[in-house]
Amino acid sequence: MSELIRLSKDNDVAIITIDNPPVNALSPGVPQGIEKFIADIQQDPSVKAVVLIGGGKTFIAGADINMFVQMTSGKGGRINLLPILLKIEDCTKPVVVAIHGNALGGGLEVAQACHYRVASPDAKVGQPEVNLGIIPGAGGTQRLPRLAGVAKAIELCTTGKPIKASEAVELGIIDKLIEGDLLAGAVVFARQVAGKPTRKTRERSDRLGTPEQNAPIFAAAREAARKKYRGMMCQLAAIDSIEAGTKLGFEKGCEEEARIFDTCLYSDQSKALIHAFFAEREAAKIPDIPKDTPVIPVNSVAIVGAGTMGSAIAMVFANAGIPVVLKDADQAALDRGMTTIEKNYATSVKRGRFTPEYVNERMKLIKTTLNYGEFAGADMVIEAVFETMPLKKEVFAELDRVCKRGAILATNTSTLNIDEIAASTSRPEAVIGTHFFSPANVMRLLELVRGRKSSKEVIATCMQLAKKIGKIAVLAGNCRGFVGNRMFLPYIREAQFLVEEGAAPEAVDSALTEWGMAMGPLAVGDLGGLDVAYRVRKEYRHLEKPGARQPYVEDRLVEMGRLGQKTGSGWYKYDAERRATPDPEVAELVRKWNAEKNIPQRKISAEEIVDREVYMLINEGARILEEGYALRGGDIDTIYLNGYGFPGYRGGPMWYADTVGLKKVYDRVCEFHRQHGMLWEPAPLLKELAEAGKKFADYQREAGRAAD
Ligand code: ZOZ
Ligand code: NAD
Repeated sequence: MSELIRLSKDNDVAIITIDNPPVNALSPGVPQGIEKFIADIQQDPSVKAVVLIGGGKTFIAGADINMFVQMTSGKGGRINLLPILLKIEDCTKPVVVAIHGNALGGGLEVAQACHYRVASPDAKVGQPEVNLGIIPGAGGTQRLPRLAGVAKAIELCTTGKPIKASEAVELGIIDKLIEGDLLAGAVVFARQVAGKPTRKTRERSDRLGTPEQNAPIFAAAREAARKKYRGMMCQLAAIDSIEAGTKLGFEKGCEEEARIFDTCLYSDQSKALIHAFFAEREAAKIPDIPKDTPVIPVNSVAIVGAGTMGSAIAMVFANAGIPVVLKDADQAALDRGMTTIEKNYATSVKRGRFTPEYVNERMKLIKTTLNYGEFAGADMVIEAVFETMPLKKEVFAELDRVCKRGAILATNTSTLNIDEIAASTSRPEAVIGTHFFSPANVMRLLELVRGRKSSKEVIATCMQLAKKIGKIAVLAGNCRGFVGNRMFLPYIREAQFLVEEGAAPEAVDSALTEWGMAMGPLAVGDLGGLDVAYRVRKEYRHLEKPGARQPYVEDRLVEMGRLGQKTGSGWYKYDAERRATPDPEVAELVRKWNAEKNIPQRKISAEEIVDREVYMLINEGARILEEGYALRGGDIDTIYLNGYGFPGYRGGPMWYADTVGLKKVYDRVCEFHRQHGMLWEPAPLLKELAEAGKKFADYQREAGRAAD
């Protein structure tokens, strides 16, 4: 018998416990174990009812995603859960599933096939398959509408968002919440339903609706999915599968579900999203920092600078229940920071994300101050003052004087040298970069920047803390722009060259958004302020390769006062609601300036725009990887997927390059090199892997500079 499943008895109730840590995934042996025990129980006259429960922290979090990788790479056979679930449903003794932690994906599908579902109040249930580019594949698109109705089933299967147990009760997915001991409560519940006729979800139709009632629901769902999940196929596939069940009945619906599931699973989109899932988790593993590295307890945080970033970072910690002291140079700046925080929270309340009580509690955790006295007890300090080295050094020297030994001293700098900042303290081992992305209370990425002397404890603590504050941490090495911005700068530069060669700004942006980017590069510039990149360009001009081509249009726009959204015009013009429209004045200026400079104009295809933009990212990413500033291609992908609006279904720039084929990418980069000069010099690693027929995914340095 499988060791992953245990059978025990509480008098006349059999208890099946799944014991497959950490998340009780449906790995080989788990479904088969359940099947075997159900068959045994069926034959055992002393058993009147069954409880199915997860051991450890959770019920089943879904199929074992590794098995999907095995299947699509031809190394593993097809998983077929459906017949096993039918056997559970056909058991003549009531099967009560007891849910704590998560019942996700295949886990919720198992639960739907049981006759009753009880749960701890803090449990969550969901069909998150779309996050992996697939649809529920074990009857979820068939049974869920029978329990919760078509509209809710569509919502759960297309958003992929889990819901709380209390909501699941309201929807009819869960029958009862059990306070206190879940197993004991489930056993009592099982005795109450023992002897009653079992209820089979697949035989229900009371919540399915008629084709006439459902037609507008499906039409609206498809329209919404096309807009919200632009470019993705699995949300539409999930809707198709649910619709098939409502029209064809359970059995045929399941056949259709299996067909659609396979189409999704073998798609490039699903492979990319599954890569993203594992890459995100892999990023938390640093080769030279063992899992058992001691961590520093972080129970209080102090922040210097209550501007855009500092105030949003304060919210991040308050939301995680960690008290924060926010310091600025003057009262007016502090007041502005607190007003921003209050406004952000008010918006969240308005949108139903937080309750007013929740916000009150969070606000109590944020204090303000004008002096460093309150920093003495802080376990961690995050500096978010203006981006200038002399100021950062001054602040860190002061922090060194006032903070207790053992405190983590972090900087939110986006471009400055961490080692130089650390050198202004007597404890460089305590210094690390914590590069949050704007808006910091929303964006999930946290780029941690390892200085030459950052201690392992400090890095391990920040990695762990990131999870606690709801961020995805990726460790980067200390080079200019770290990983994300180092790649982004040539990407936005190339967008400017495209305009200077004849592409309209809106053509550049729309080629990339059509391809899947959340925003076009020029619109991103307008959003953050064109003056930001302008200052970076000026400050670092001396580091550019001599003789390299320089863009000029954006600099001129800035010098004209066109700074982007904040001034009502930049690459685009903006109305009072900050809606962008193409600006004929920009087109005219570019035409005039280009004529003066004799830059030849030509028609540039969307394909060329995408290639030049995305291949520029890839080429710089290859350099970063080779130089060791990122540990793995997957780390770069995680950064781009979570911080730069790269489409999840393309897996990140390095994964995308692998799917295109590195030889093809390399050849195109060489072509651009010939056409556009030295800024397109192919990265040696790209050349090497392309010539060896390898992939970025095959490449992992033993320890890169991110692990110096
Ligand atoms: O891990 C979080 C999570 O969200 N996991 C994924 C949940 C999910 O997507 N479930 C649906 C899977 S697809 C599915 O179930 C399809 C379906 O309909 C079945 C039909 C099959 C029919 C086939 C027909 C051909 C979770 C919220 C659960 C926990 O979060 P934590 O932050 O506590 O922990 P993590 O994320 O750090 O994870 C801990 C370790 O567990 C690994 N893991 C998690 N879920 C897994 C999984 N490994 C395999 N399969 C899963 N479903 C995760 O990689 C991590 O491993 P380590 O090595 O990094 O520690
Ligand atoms: P900001 O101009 O909005 O805020 C900076 C704040 O620091 C101001 O409130 C200012 O009064 C305060 N300050 C200046 N000197 C101070 C001192 N000596 N003591 C205390 N407070 C002082 O800037 P921001 O956009 O929040 O950026 C802060 C840092 O975060 C910079 O290093 C920036 O590069 C980085 N960053 C910014 C973004 C972004 O999108 N804005 C993104 C990532 C990282």
